Amino acid sequence: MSEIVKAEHRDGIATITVDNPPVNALSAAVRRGILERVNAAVADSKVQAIVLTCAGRTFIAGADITEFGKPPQPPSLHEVIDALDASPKPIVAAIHGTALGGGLETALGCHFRVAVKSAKLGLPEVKLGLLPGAGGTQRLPRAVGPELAVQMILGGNPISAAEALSHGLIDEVVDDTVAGGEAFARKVLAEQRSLRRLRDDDSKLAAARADRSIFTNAVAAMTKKARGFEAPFACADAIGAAIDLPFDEGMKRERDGFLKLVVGDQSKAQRYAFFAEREAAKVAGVPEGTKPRPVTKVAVIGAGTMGGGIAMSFANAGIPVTLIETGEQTLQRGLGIMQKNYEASAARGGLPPDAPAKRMALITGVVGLENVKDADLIIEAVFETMAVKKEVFSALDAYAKPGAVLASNTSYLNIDAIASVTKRPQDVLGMHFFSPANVMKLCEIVRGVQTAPDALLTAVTVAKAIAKVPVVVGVCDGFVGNRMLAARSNQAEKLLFEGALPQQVDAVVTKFGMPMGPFAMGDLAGLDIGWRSRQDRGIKSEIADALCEAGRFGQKTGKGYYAYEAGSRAPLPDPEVETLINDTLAKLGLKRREISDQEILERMIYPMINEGARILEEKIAARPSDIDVVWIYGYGWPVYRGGPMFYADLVGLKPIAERLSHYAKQTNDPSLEPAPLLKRLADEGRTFASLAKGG
Ligand code: T1G
Repeated sequence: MSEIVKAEHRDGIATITVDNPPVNALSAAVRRGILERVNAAVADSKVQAIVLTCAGRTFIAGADITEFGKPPQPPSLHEVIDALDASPKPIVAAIHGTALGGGLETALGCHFRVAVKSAKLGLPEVKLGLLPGAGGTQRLPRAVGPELAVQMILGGNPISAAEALSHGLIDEVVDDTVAGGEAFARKVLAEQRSLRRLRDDDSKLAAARADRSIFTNAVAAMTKKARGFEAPFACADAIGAAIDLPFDEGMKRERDGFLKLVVGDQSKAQRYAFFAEREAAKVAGVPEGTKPRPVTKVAVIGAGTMGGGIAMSFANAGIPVTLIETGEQTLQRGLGIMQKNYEASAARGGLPPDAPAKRMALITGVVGLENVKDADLIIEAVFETMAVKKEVFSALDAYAKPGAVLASNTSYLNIDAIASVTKRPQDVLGMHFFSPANVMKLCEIVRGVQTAPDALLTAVTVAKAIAKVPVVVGVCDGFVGNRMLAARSNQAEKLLFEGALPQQVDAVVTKFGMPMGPFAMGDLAGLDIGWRSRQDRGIKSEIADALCEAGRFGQKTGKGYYAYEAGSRAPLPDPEVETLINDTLAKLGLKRREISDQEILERMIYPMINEGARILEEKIAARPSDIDVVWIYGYGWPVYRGGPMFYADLVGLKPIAERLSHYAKQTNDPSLEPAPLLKRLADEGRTFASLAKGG
């Protein structure tokens, strides 16, 4: 019988334990083991009740995602759950860690559920572009009611054991899974409780059956931000079937929905993104056995927008942080902004009322760089010029203790140049947070030529500890994300000189699934920043310059590429801008032409892919999937499209290379010619993904 699933008998209770590290995923061996053990316990006359629990750090965290796309192996999860449900003997699921997806569905097939206080229970399939495909859309609404079921399944976020108890998802909170589970089983036997089969209990569906708006309102609330995603709507359809149909018919509706999603491009992209994020945190080229340096004290230099956001990220993770400024006034202003941020979140219900005070208590503001002396990690977030960075790092070199990691939050400056002013280049690297730093998850970890492997691992470990998604990148202008963004912005600007309007370009990009188009993004960031930089470098860009000369800096001045009504950030197409563009083109002797949305889409996305190929050639990124993680978590690339490089593989590198060559000639822009790597893979009929398998 299975060793990955063991059974122990104590006083008539058979305790079945799954032991499949790291997360007890429901591989074929686990499914087989559970089924064998349950059938044996049911057949054993000495067994009166059964407990199902797990070894290691968590209860079953779901189906084995690595099995998707491969031929299914028996027994199916449905068979396992049906056997639990049909057992004539009471079965108690004893939960710790995270009972997720198929794990929670397995527990829902049991008659009772107990959990330790720290446990979390959820159905996150929607985050993989799926729906709970083993009865979750039919049993969870019967366990907790349709409203909470809609929130849990369409949101994909777990609830705590306490919430689960209050909604009837579990029967008891216990101190220990095995002892607690067995004690509960004995109580069930002593009280001769009837077995609670959720499939037979429609009581919590009655209200929504009488007034379906209870369900439709819950769905409307949870699909406000689901534009472009398929899974949330499929989840809603399956839950709706639990309300409208008998259990077995609802199960069929769920199955049909699952089978459609699992073969679709969106779920393939979202499952790819799940593993890509985890792969990115495995730093390539670090000697086996390298350990991160211990970090207990963190200091952030600069209480401006970025420094404040970074400090908040630590406080949000419950990690104390020292925030250092050179002047009391700038320090207090920065602390004040953070306090207001927290209070605004709490006022919106995004934080508990006591959170602002608790989190601000974790941020110690001080004046003077000498206060870094005890810090294990120092993150500099001062003014973005090389001169200032060098001045600060030179001072840090003098004050920081040996072995402290010195990180710059620079968004494009050369880390090696910054490191060169210190006597410890091995301790210097970049931690490029994305604004707003307390919200955006991406952190580009910039590896300098001399950055030590353990320093790199330290930054990656700390980034994960503050719930960021770290991606290690090399030194170049713009690293990975901003370098590819520049390729897109360059084309966006050219399209204006050829006849497109900002609103047409932005509409194509937002329809593709990006949260914002390039021109609305420019208005948000402020057009004056680019204007000053072009003036410093003696570069002209007639349309953007003309906008700035007219004082149109973007949202901050109420006008940029768009107009903005007072108090609103909604970009409104502005006829004045069209006139300005027409006048500028007339001055330059240029004529506007009709440009198709398809051409705009290709000239927005393909140059980014081309730049991504160059980034891989130059080893600025280790993997194509690392580039995709940067774009999903740093720029809001729609996760259901997997990232620029995943998308390129879907479209096909050959057609992309052909279109790039076409545009290079059409616009007389050699930079659009396919990069050598892209051309080679296209000629060989390969994908970027094939690089991950070597070559
Ligand atoms: N299948 C296979 N591998 C998994 C896995 C899974 N479900 N979950 C995690 N791993 C791997 C992960 O790739 C990593 O591998 C290691 O375990 C540690 O994970 C039928 C269809 C449980 C909260 O979506 O949310 O059930 O990198 O780094 O930060 O309806 O893993 O070490 O080689 O994330 O402590 C639904 C996904 C599946 C849960 C732990 N379940 N997992 O987080 O560790 S679909 C999920 C997580 C399903 C049914 C449907 C997290 C975690 P490696 P980790 P962590």
